[in-house]
Amino acid sequence: MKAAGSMQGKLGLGVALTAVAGAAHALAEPWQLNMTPGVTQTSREVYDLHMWGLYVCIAIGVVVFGAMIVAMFKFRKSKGAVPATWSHNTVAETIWTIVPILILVALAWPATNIMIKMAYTEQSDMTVKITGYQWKWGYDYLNVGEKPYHVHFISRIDPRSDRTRELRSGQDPWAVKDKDYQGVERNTYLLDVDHPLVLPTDTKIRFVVTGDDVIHAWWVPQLGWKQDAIPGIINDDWTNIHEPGIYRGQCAELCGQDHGFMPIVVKAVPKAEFTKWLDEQEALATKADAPAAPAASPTATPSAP
Ligand SMILES: [Cu+2]
Repeated sequence: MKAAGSMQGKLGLGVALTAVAGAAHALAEPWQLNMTPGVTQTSREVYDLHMWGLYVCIAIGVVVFGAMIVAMFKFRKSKGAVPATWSHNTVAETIWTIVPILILVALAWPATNIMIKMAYTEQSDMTVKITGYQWKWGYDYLNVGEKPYHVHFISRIDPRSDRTRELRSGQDPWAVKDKDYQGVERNTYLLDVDHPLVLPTDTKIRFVVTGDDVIHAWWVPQLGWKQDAIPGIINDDWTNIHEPGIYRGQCAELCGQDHGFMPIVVKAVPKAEFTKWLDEQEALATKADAPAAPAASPTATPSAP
């Protein structure tokens, strides 16, 4: 064994898991077992909470299974063990009631803190409305600061994935590839769209999420949460992405036959680049609305009686 490795070996499974966790990239790699820490403060806190819960479970597992194994081998009949005859022990019962309560509080306290933070959608810099449709997503940029926007588009599965997924298409799913933000080619089969949701980095973005037909759920793992998109109900969430990149997700609520074919792609870009893009989209949106404008002008409208 390597000298450097021997020290870690002594510290056992917990440290080994930490090492795996520490090496985890923001994006999930093939065969990755653990969650990813994601690219937002929230997702990192959720990740830490998950690791804390995992360590607690490992500790409980070691203690409980350790006690069972010791009891099975040390106190077996063949070794002459005689069962005790007492049936109650106040000290033991008090301990095994109080210790689980303390464990639950130790888990619930940080979890509640994070949930409160995740629910705080106020003081956001901009708002995006997300609508789930069978089987695509609609995005509306409502405002940036005080400035209203009218940018709306539909985001569908990319044509290559769509063709490949057809029964007997003869196309290879592994051949559906695209470059990620860092220029690395990745398989994007069923994980790519025609129009990604472009968002700025280092900005508190509020989302209002709803559904048009059935319940969908908007989920990008790197952001650290998923939210149901329910017709007639508006849920809200927020994110603040710290790293530019392309983050992929999927609908996370069984919503009909093409549930598996309505991916989500978030393209996070630096603020200046985003503002330029959004203003261009706004200009296009206003231009598209322009022919209707004269008819709606006050002079052409018959006055009310
Ligand atoms: Cu869906």
